[in-house]
Amino acid sequence: IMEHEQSRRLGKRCVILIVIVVLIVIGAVVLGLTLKSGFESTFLSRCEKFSQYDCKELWDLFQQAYVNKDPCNVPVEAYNPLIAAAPFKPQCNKMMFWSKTKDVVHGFTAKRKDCFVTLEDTLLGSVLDDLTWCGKEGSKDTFTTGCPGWSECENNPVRSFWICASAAFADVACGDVTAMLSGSINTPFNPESIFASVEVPRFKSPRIKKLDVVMVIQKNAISNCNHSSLKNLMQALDKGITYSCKDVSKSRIQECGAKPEIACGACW
Ligand code: JS2
Repeated sequence: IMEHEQSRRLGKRCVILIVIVVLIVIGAVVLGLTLKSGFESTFLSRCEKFSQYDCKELWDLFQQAYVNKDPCNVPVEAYNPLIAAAPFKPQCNKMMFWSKTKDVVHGFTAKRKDCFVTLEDTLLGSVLDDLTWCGKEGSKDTFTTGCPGWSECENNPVRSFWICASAAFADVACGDVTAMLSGSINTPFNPESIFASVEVPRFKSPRIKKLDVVMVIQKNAISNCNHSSLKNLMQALDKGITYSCKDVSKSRIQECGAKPEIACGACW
């Protein structure tokens, strides 16, 4: 009797154990299935701030550009379907470009979207700003570490995206466009930059009437509107587009950012 009782209890324990293990496995599978990668949930949560888009569709189109591909073999065109699904809208006389002034520019546009918008204020620009991603051949996952750096190889997923997005953004620019360049570096208009190599060549007259350069002057300024590289910019600019350049102190830009009562045109 005792033995029978014991084996019965043992049997019962085994069953309970098996049930617990099965439940844990099911739980893990479900969790695995539902748990989006950290990157995917960042993409979707940032995207959902823009109501009129199907973020799941954009996520699928985005992944198709680099997933299961050699992270040094993702060409710029790979992102065309994504850009086509969330096209940039022309915002004449409000589009701001920049080079080596990211923080000053976004510090301003974050508060004065009534004046100017940058690529990073659009859906795709804001969703992917400051993120790193890549794929690997033979894997369906998105990696955020172990990805090639910006200049490690030409066709890397991040670089190709920003070149593709910058080109599309410049293609819809219209009216008077503005570009914030840095007086703190010795080549404000650097031919290697995305602004010089991708965006300026797409500034076409009569779509674009004028390019207003705002040279951001800080205490450590070593350049200004008279810098020789800006002559290269004037030469590179499509004939028919008027050019202007103003040296503007960083504090004036921040003041205008903080005071919406200052009219956009009165900022500098
Ligand atoms: C990596 C990023 C990020 O006019 C601007 C914007 O429209 C931009 O997209 O391109 C221009 C700035 O690029 P440029 O002239 O090469 O200046 P930079 O200061 O050297 O900025 C390089 C990076 C620009 C692309 N980019 N790249 N990771 O998070 C990221 N965000 C942006 N915009």
